[in-house]
Amino acid sequence: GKVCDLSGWWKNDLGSKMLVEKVDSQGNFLGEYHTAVSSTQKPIKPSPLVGSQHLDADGRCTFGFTVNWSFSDSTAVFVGQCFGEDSKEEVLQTSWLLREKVDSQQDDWKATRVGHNTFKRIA
Ligand code: B9F
Repeated sequence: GKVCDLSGWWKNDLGSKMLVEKVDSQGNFLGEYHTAVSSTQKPIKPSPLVGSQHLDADGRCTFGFTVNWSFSDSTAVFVGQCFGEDSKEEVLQTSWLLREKVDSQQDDWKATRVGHNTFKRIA
């Protein structure tokens, strides 16, 4: 089909993996994010994600999701778009913001990281 179906396992350029499950008829979905990287000494744990996608017929849907890190008090949001319908390899091109918890409003300037990730579908 041409409608980009986000459900299933994806792996990004950092080696992180995510499972998207339960994309409903409105394009809302739930899943689990397994980050391969973390700059904390705490053990990494799978973390819940919740998001929504457009259900466009052309297979180039935009989407967004939030990851609530279960091993830290920070939060990440991703926005992205699917590419590569039908025979081509399916790719998700994303941008993210990662909000770190800081102790005071004076530290707000340093609380947000930004980046990009490319995800490819895995078996
Ligand atoms: O490393 C992050 C973290 C939060 C508080 C201490 C450590 C949590 C994991 C974020 C994973 C990011 C990357 N993984 C991925 O697949 S989300 C975007 C990237 N894509 C120290 C303080 C705040 C951040 C680091 Fe922390």
